[in-house]
Amino acid sequence: ITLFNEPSGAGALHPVMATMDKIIEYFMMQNFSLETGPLIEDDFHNFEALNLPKYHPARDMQDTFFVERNPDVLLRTHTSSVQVRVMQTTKPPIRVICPGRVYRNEAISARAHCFFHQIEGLAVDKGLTMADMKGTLEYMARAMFGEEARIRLRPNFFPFTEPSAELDLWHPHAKGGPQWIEWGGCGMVHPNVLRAAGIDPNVYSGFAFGMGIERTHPG
Ligand code: 2NM
Repeated sequence: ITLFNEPSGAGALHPVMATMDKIIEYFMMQNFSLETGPLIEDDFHNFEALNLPKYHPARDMQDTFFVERNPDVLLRTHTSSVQVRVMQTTKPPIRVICPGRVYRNEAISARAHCFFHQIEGLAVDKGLTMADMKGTLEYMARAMFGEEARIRLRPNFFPFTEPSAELDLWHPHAKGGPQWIEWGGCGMVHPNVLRAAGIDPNVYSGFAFGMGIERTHPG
């Protein structure tokens, strides 16, 4: 039984991890740092600090998995909770990406699961605007999917950003042919969010974005 076992060479990275690695590699090259955090979160980091006050509908049992019936202990619904910690502990400029698994208590279908993977990005500095955000996302889309890739922003609402937008990706090499993919969301970090993390919104501004990894390979 001590005989050396020749590796079979079979198997490969899961497509979710391969996609995540590629996006991480791009942002590392752009001088973003990488942070991870706990899957089991508390109310402050997942909700309160992100301008989701008590009784906000997104906190509802239908969306959030609570642990042990304790409303202060839950499975994170986004990796923004990690970025709250980064803002609490880092003096701007901040450039960080937070990849990882998140959980939502939703009906399972071919397009939705009760857990999935995200990469969220955050930049905080003096004078950052939506133009910086748009450029960051457009360059990333082209690096990931080729020169023909495009992004499209559509007005939306998130409690943690203002203004907020949906982030669509024109994927030139998608399985079913070139198409728009609802990829994620983005926006300018809400002053309440900066303030809750101890950053003065009169001095600093920030943009944030999040993409669903599973949405990157439709079909
Ligand atoms: C998204 C969409 C829009 C976001 C906001 C933040 C923070 F921490 F700065 F408030 N992090 N990520 C954000 C904003 C994430 O994902 C769909």
